[in-house]
Amino acid sequence: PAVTRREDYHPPEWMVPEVELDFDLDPAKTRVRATLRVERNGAHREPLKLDGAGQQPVRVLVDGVAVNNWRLEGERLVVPLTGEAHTVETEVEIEPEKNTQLMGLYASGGILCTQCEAEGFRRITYFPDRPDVLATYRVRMTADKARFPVLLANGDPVAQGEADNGRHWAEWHDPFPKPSYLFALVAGDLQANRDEFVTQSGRTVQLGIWVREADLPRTDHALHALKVSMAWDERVYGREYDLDVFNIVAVDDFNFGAMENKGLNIFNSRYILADPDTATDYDYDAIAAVVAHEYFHNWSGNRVTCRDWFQLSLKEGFTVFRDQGFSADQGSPAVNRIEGVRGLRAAQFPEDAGPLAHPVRPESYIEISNFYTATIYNKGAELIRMMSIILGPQKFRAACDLYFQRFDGTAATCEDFVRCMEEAGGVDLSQFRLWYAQAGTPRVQASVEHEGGRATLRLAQHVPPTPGQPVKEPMVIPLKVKLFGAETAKPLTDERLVLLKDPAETVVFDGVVERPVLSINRGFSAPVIIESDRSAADLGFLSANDDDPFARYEAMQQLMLDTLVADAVEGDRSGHEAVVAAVANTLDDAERDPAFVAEAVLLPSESFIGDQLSVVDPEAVFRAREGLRAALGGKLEERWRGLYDGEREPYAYTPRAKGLRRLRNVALGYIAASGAGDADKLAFTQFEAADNMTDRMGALTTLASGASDLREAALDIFYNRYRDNALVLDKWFQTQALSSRDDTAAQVAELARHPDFTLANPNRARSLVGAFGVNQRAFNGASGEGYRFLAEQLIALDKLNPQTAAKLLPPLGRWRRFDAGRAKLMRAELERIVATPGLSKDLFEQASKSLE
Ligand code: B3K
Ligand code: ZN
Repeated sequence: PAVTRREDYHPPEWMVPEVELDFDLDPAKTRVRATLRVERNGAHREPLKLDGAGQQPVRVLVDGVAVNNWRLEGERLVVPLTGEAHTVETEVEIEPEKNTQLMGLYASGGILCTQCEAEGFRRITYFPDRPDVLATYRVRMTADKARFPVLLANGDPVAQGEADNGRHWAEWHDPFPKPSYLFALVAGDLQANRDEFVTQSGRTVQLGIWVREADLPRTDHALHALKVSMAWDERVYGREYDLDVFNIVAVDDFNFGAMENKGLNIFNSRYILADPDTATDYDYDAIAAVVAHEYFHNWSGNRVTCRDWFQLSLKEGFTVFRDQGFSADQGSPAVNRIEGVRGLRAAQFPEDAGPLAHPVRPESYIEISNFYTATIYNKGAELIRMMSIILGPQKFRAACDLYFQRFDGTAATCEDFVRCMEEAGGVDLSQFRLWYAQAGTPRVQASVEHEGGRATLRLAQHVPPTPGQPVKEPMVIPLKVKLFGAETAKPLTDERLVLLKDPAETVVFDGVVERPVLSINRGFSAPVIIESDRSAADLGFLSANDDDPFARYEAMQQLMLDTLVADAVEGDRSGHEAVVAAVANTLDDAERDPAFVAEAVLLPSESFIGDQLSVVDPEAVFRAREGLRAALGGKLEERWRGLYDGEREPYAYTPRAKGLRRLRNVALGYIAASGAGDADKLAFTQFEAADNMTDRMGALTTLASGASDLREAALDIFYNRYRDNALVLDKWFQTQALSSRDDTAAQVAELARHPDFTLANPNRARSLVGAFGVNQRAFNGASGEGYRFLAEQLIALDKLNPQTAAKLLPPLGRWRRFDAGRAKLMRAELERIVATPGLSKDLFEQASKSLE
C-alpha cells in the first residue's frame, strides 16, 4: 500500500469555496448530487482531481453541461477544466445499510448518520477530501417522513417542506467555511432534550441532544455538561459559540468516542446516555469530558483546523489539554491529574516504547485512521501543558488568543501554534520543537548530594531509540523540583522550575541545612520517566509529607513499584512492610480527602509493573501484585473494614459522594484480597443492595475475579436485569474479560460465542476483545491461546470494520517485551494476519509494523 509523507505536502490545485449537496436518502440506495464551485489555485494547468471511494459517477456536469471527458485514476475522478473558475456537478449512488465500516454515510439502529474524519467524505461524494480545502455547505435532504421525521445537518436550519410519496425535505446552511471531514448529516426518528445557552455577548443558542425517545431520560447529564463547557470556554479561553443552534446526536454504532462536526456533534451513545442505575461515576466523568472535548473543538479544530493530517495533534493535543483543564475544574485537580497520568502510562508510554512509536507530528502513514493514537492525543496534550508551564498562565492565554485570532478560518500547522507561543510568550522554543519530532519517552536520572549547606541536584537525560529514529537529540524538559527536610519534614526550598536542556546538568540549592529529600517532576510537569536513587524510606516520607498531592501519589507509586519489581524479579518481599506503613499513613487522610486516598492506595497495574522489567514475566508480576494486595488487605484489614462501614452519603454525583463510593469500593477490594472468609458475601450484599451502578459494578468487579458461587449468581442477575441495555451489557462482557482468574482466557473464548456478542458493534467488540488484550496475565498465557484468539477476532473484524480491528492489534505487537517462547507465538499470529488475503491497509499497517 502507498505511503503518504509529510514532506510531500503541496497546497491544493483547486479550491472549493462553496458546495451544495442534495441527498435523496434511503438506507438501501441514497442518491447524492454535489455542486462544487471550484477555483484554480495558483498558475498551473492541472485538471480537477476529486477523491472518491467505493462509488461510481452516475453523471458529471461542468458549468451546467453534461460532459464525458472525465476519467477515473484509481478511485479518483479527474475532470479536465480550462478556465480559472467553474461549477462542477456530480451524481453518485451509495448504499448506507451495507456500510459496516461506519465511515461515510451509514445506518445505526434505524438512524442514518455520517462519520467523515479523516477520509470518510469521499465515501459519500467526489471531493478534494483534505483538510485544507475549506468550503461553505448548503445541504438539502429528502427522506421518508415516517421513518426519518428528523433531518439535521451542519450550521443553521434554513427551510423545510413536504414532498411526494410521504417524503419530506429540509435544508441547512453552514456559513463557516469548513473542511469536508467536519461535514455531517443525520436522519432518524429522534427526540431532543432541549435547552438554551446565552453567550457572553448575549446571543441565544438553541441546544438539543437527540436520541431515541426511550433514551431521553438519560440525557440530562450530557446536556448539563454541554452548558457548563460552553461557559467554561468563555471564562477560561474567551471563546464564544458562533451558530444559532448546537445539536448532538447519539448513535449506538460508532468507531470511537464522538465527532466534532460543525454545529452537529455525533456521539457514541456511551458518551451521552447516563442515569445512576446504568452509569458509573467513571462513566459520568467520561461523558462530561467528551462532551467538553467535542464542544471545545469548535475553536480548536473547526474555526482553526489542520493543514494536513500530520498536524492532527494541533487540534487533538490542544483540545485534550483543554478538556483536561475543564475536568480538573469540576472536581479535584490532583485526582484528575493522577487519572490523566495513569492513562498516559497505560496507553502512551507502551506505544512510545513499542513498534508503533511515532512522533507527535508523524512523518508518514499508510492509513491515517491508525494515527488517532495516545501519542497524538495524550502526549500531544502534555506538549501543550509543558509550553503552558514554560510561559506561565497569563502569557499562555495571550498566546492562545493570538493563535485563534491569527489563524481563524484557516488550516494551520503545529509550527504555527508554537510560533504563537514564542511570540506572545517572549520565549525561544527552538529546542522544544524536538518534542514534536522525536518519538520515545525521555528518561531522566536524578540524584541529590548534600554537603555543607549546599544541595546539588544531578540530572541526566536519555531519549531511547524508536523505529526510524536510532539517535536522538537532547530535549528541553521542564521539571518542577522542590526539596524537603528529612528531619523537620518542612520545605527547604520553594518550588523551582528547572529546564533541563543538556545531556547532563547540575542544579545547586544553597542554605540547605538538613538532609534534603528530592521531590521532582511535581504535578508531572514533563511526560518523562524519572530514575532516582531515592530509598524506600525517602519515598515513604514523601508520600506522607510532600505538599503537592500528585507528588505524594507518585512517591507512593514508586515505592510500590520498587517493591513489586523486587518480588517479581528476585522473590524479595522485604519491601512489603514499608508499603503497608505508607498506605496506613495515607489512610489517615481518608476522611478529609476520600477521592485522593482512593487513588493513592491503589497498586500499579500489572502492565505498568511489566513495563519496568527487562523481560515481562506475566505470572511473576501477577503473583507479586497479588502478594502485596494480600499483605495490604490482611495487615490493614481493620482499617479497610472501618472505611467500608464508615461514612456514606446518599447517592449524588458530587465530588465528595463520588470519592466516598470510590474509596469504599477500593476497601472492598482489599478486604477480598485479605482472604477474609466473608468477602464474597460482603460483595454480594453490596451488589444486591446497590442503588447505583458504581456500587453495583464495584461489587461485581470484586466477585468476577473470585471463585465463589456468588460470582455466577451475580453475573446472572446482572445479565438478566440489563440484557436489553447494550451499554450495560458491554460492562458485563468487559468485567469478565478483565477478571483475574486462571480460566479467564477460556471464558473469554466462550463469551465470544455468546448470542449477545457481535463484532459488528464496536463497543461490544472492544468490551470483550479490547479488554482481554489489556489483561496482561490472561492474554499472555504461555500456551498462546490468547494470541490466537485475538488474531482470529481481528481477521474476522477486519472484514467488517478495518478501523476498529486495527485499533485492537497493539497487544500482539509487544512481543519484544516477552520471553522467546511467547515472542515466537505472537509473531506467528502477526504473520498470519499479514498473510490474510484481502486484508485492509489499516490492519496491514499495524501488523506489518509490529513485526519489524
Ligand atoms: N476528531 C474525532 C476523532 C476522529 C477519529 C477518526 N478516526 C473525535 C475527537 O477527537 O474529538
Ligand atoms: Zn478530538
